Amino acid sequence: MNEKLNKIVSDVKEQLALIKDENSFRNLKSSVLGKKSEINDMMSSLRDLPTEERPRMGQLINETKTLLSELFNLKDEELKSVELEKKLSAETIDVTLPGINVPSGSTHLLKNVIEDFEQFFIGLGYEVKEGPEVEFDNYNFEMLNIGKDHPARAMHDTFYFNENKLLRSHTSPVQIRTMLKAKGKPIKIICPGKVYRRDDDDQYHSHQFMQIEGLVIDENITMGDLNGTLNAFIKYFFGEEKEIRLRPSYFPFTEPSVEVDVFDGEEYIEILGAGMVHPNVLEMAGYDSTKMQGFAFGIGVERLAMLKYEVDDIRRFYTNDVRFLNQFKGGRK
Ligand code: 2NL
Repeated sequence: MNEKLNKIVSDVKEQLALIKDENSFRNLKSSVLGKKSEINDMMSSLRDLPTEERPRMGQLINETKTLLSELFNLKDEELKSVELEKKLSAETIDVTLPGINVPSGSTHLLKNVIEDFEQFFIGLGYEVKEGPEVEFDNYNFEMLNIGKDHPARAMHDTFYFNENKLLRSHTSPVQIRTMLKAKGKPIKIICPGKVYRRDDDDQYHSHQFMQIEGLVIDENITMGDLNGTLNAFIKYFFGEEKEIRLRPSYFPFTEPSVEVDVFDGEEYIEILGAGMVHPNVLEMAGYDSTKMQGFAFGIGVERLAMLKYEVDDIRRFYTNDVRFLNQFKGGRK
């Protein structure tokens, strides 16, 4: 029996030396130490031995089992460390290699200007409203006090689909739609969006550009409210030291109408148009012009961006030259 045990041990040693993978390791272990192993059979056959021999042989078998377990444990550790070595060398990262530069996009300068604008007016309690770019002649002109034979129609150089349908030449129709929905209630909105006009004569004009209009309607709204609001905006957008000047002007949809200029330290630069909403416009949109008043303004987004960021050609906004666009990366302001 002793010899048999020695033979098992030396066989196991020999076989373990040859094993290189987890699978054959497990197979060998279960065949040597498992239920159906030779050593287990020897344990069972102890009962056939004379009583006085049993303890000695039992101890011998158990010692052999312990020895075998140790041999397997050693091999197990060896296999695991070989495996780990393999993994580590396969996953080596050279942290000294130069990184890959992933180019990132950013929002467009005009988008940033619009968001900056919205931020200011949202802070004053205005809502942002948008509407269709294909409009009815009625909403784009008639309801803004611009009749069929009004000279302002020629000034707008509008793109028509047919007699009643056109590409909006300003965002005012969004305000008309909002007024009609409000049914005589107060309104405080700004309306940013694309507008279309048939003039692209020079580097300051494009057939498509962007505009933001603002409209406030309530009781007791005055030119003082308009002046204060625009003053605060100009200081927010261009800097605390900037001053504005209101100059008399004419728009069919406002009375009185003003042109707003900003003083840049040397000269006054025209920046936007504004005025008190014309009583005809209020009445057509369902307001009692003896009880409610309003102010409105319209501002060109490209013009605002060109002045603030010293851009010399409006086409730079649309031609997507990343060398130009990248100068304005990083969001608002
Ligand atoms: C300009 C001038 C302006 C308005 C737009 C407006 C809208 C309604 C009623 C009254 Cl619904 N007025 N909008 C008023 C004054 C001027 O725009 O030169 N924009 C670039």
